[in-house]
Amino acid sequence: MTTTSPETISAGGPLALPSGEETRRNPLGVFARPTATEGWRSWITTVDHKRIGIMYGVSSIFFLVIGGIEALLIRAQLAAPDGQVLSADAYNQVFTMHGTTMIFLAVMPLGAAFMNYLIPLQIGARDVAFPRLNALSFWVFLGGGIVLNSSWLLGGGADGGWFNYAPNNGVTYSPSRGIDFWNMGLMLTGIASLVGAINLITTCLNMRAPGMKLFRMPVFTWMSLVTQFLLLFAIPVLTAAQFLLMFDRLFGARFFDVDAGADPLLWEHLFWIFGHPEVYIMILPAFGIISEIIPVFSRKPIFGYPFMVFSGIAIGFMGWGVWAHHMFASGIGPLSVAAFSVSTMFIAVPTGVKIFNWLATMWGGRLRFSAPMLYSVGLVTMFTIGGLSGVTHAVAAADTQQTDTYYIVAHFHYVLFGGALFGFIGGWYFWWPKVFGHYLNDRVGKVNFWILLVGFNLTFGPMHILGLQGMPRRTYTYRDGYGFNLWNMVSTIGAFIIAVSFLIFFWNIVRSYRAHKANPVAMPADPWDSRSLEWSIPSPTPPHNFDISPTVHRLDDFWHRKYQENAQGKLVRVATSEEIAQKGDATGVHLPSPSYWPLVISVGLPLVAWGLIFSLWLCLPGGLLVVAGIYGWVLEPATEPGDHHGHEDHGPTTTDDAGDAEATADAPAEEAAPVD
Ligand code: HEM
Ligand SMILES: [Cu+2]
Repeated sequence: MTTTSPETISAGGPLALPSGEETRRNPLGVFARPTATEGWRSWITTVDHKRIGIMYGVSSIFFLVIGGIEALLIRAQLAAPDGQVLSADAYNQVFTMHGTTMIFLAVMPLGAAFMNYLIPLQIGARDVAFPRLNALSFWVFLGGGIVLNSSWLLGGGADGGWFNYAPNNGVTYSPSRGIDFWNMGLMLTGIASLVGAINLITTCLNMRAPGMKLFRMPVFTWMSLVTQFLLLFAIPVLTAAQFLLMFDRLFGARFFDVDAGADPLLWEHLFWIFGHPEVYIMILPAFGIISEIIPVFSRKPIFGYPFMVFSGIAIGFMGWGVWAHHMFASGIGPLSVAAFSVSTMFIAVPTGVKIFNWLATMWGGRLRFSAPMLYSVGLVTMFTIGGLSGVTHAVAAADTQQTDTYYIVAHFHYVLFGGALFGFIGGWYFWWPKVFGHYLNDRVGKVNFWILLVGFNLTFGPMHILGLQGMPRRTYTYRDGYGFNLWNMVSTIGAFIIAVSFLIFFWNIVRSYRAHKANPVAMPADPWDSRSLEWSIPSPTPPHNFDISPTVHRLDDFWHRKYQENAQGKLVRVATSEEIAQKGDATGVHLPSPSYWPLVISVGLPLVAWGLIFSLWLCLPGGLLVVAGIYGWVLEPATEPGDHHGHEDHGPTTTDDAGDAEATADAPAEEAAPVD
């Protein structure tokens, strides 16, 4: 741990970094240590968890748009029988890339965006445990997304479905390069997830403020922690399978080559041992988000906090025992089928516990239906529909009929879109003021919600019917006269309504920003009367997060400082948010300095990936960049001494138990900065 003298922080909005005056050469003498506090340079070298969270958010929305355009192409092709929009081959690429993009480049990193921004704030920390590693995660993720999508420009996308089953994923059946890009791109995003998991697990376990016991962590942080453990164990299974596939495709190794005697079920097992937990990796962060929103907008504590946490943990464990429900039709033996059928039904239990706890939280509450709450209730209802059709797949006999029909497509969109995405959009509306210092327009948000809800149900509701009528998925067209025409047209219209709702959302962002610029109103720290620690600090969040490291005495500590029971046992307000909120002008806090090295490594890795696909020569500069980046990183101290002013007049360290009174004082605190 570096202990250099503290420095003054310029509290200049959410995006300002600690300023440094002197620059020093790093040990390799190649680059001066970056010192920019604004402009693009400050962004590419930042190690601040808040900025990294924002960058995850921006990139995933970018990929969400790409995946959305692919979805619209699919629906345009299927709008009417004998569609002419896409060829069969293009269709295979588009739906494969749509699923892959949505899962790995939109929904997963959206979870990462929230976790990076919020976990340190919710546990009262100044950053994640390893800030430079955090930057590495983001840039490697972005590199992976670019490698995956570069396939569109370099010969076409992957075409074997997002699960790319063997033997279709081998060169015999997919000779184009698409699956190589898929393989390399996802191995990179896998590195990003794995590094991120180690970082965030360490953060949750080691960086909590005094008194923030594990069972005082907000539910969002808990669900994120479970998610990170799932990533930690699931991603390596996928990476291992992809590594073998890489050897198959590039060097003829024949791990999955059925003609050479390989078992096609091997890939399926490996893929779904990753793939099923992956579903919970996508949904648990959204569950966490609405578990923060629903209590605030019901003006009640979350019902059954320990049940919320334990059901999340139970889902995390049980998620490992159900992967073969994706394989009922693949010829695994009847005993396997029966066992996985039963285990799958059991996993509905903790999920049901969560749903009932959200309902119980709302029950008897004084509900406010602002936009964040609408999306949260939207999640509960839409996810419940998806969950119920999920239980019908657990019945193996029913599943053998439903599998590979549009019934499945309906199911997983209710879960992943109606579940995960609705939760994230609710989270955007909820935390936007904290991150950017102004609201998103709530009225537009409500209009937006209803349009999205209608479009969503028009798109995916009819797919249940189409599926039960026998319309197969992953076929690029259907004939007239099969009875599929009407509902396909409805579904396509619905998809374009969803697109409109997203345009409204983006317009809301622009409009709200403009309105704020034209008429800046200071955003209070606690605009929703919330419960968790991030609302006790100014909006937008200052670079050092907390002026004074908070001391926590109970669950929802911040809220209990505002409300206490009186003699009659009734809750009464004892303090305003303003009285409790921190001021955001601390001096004497020092933060890790920015760094180029994560970016250098992350530029090297895609070059290696492209090199393996096209020409091994390209691996050379790529590999050199990676090695140079690692060296530079290792030799670079976490905090640059030259970045600091050596003044001594910093305030007392206040982490003692007098938190309630002290928290309002604007005395600066000297806190140990995170290291990496
Ligand atoms: C505008 C919204 C969306 C529309 C209209 C849409 C439409 C579709 C359609 C029609 C298919 C079936 C393709 C086929 O089997 O031939 C599909 C597949 C898929 N979608 Fe979406 N989708 C949307 C959003 C999402 C989101 C948010 C996710 C989140 C993860 C997602 C994940 C998937 C996956 C995993 C597949 C399977 C791809 C495969 O079989 O390889 N979709 N989507
Ligand atoms: Cu599953």
